[in-house]
Amino acid sequence: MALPLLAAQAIQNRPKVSVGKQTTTILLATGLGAVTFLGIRALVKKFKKNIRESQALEEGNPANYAIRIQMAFENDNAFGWGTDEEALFRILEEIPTESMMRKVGRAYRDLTGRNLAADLQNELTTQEFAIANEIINTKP
Ligand SMILES: [Ca+2]
Repeated sequence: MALPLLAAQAIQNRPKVSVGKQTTTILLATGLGAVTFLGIRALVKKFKKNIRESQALEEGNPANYAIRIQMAFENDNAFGWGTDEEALFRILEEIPTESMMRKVGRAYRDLTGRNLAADLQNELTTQEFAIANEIINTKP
């Protein structure tokens, strides 16, 4: 259906709303920059995780301790909670030195994206957390 002449003219003559070319460029560049940054960060994270996972099978490797700790945390029951505290304490005991304990913390972060100390606190009761800390803090 043809528009009345006046309406057609009004549509043709309406002021064009346009974003300045420069603004568009800046918006695009910022967007791309953020996407690139996030993309690279995700790649680096994945890369670190892959390395840790390949190391996790080596006994005595920080990644091996870290993945076993993670498994003890994830020993969840049907209700979605639960942690194998005994296994956890055993693994913590096995970690020989304070320096190795720090490496395990870094491996845990690379593998899970989470903080080991925070997860210990979340997964354990106050009393268990105190025991875990005792084990960790008495390492040579
Ligand atoms: Ca758990």
